[in-house]
Amino acid sequence: MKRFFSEFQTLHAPLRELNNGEWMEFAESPARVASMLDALGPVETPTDHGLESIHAVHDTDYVEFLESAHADWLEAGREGDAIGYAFPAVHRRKLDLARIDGRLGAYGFDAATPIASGTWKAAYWGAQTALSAFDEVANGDTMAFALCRPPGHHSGRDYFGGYCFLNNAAIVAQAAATRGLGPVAILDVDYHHGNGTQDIFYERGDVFFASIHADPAMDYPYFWGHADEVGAVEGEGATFNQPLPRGTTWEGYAPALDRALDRIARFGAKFLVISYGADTFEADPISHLKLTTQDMGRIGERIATLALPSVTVMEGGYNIEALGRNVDAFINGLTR
Ligand code: OKP
Ligand code: ZN
Repeated sequence: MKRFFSEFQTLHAPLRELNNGEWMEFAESPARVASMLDALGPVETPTDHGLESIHAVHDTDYVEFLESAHADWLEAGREGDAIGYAFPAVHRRKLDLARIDGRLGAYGFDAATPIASGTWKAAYWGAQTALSAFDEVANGDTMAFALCRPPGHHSGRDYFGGYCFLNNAAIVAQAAATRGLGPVAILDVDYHHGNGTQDIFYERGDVFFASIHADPAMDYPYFWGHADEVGAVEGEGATFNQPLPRGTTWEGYAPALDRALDRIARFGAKFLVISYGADTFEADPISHLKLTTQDMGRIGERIATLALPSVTVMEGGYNIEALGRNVDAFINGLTR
């Protein structure tokens, strides 16, 4: 399976993040990339597809905000990373806000996703990485892997959050639907619920979204990913959430994965997008599931039983030492 990666993605390098009331080292660091590149071997350099497929998922005003957010921050006389502090819990709507702090709150849903000088370029090339992996499969290969960073699944049509700015999985899913390769299913196996992806397709019947994640009653992103979120309107029944308790091992994970795969098969998916996060790993520093490196391979193997053309998009995974090994195990399972 070909792996796609752009060096520009390492340009996103925030200094620190706010965690439980204290500053900590930024978990989604560029060092994650080195670990994955070490384990994965040769990679293909993505080509520039421009903004069209990004605009098919994200609002123009939001994309413009992202492009200039850090420059606007500096322009306002600030230093370091741009971080918002006020958020519209009530009546969020499009407003023409002059001040960068207002715009950061309007387009972001947390204070733990810093925007640094290289953030836009990295996110842009993350999306190009995903689109190049998509091309590979659209042109006849059975699967491709997009080593995307920053991740994407918390980002919605017009918002960032959870270390995510552009929703790489949604961009691929939309590109596949536009090319007539659907019905499309997205399977999200990151530790955290993919709230942005869910939101983008919530009212659509042509894209199925299944996610297995830590129960949001206990874990980020808290407000989404509960079992009663099943989609709406045309999309009613096309969203499938399985929150798992902290401490879940393969014994509890495998049946959830089988249920998700069964629903995807019954939906009649013809194209699969996998949001893969290695943060379900037992020694992940910010997560609390208990999967082993061997289990990563088993996840890949089970997904492969669907026998669908697929693009895997990298999401989280914060045990840097083990990250490459875990991703490699997943890929080996998928391609066995
Ligand atoms: C992104 B992905 C704050 C703790 C929560 C957000 C976690 C985002 C994970 N320091 N931070 O789904 O792996
Ligand atoms: Zn995650």
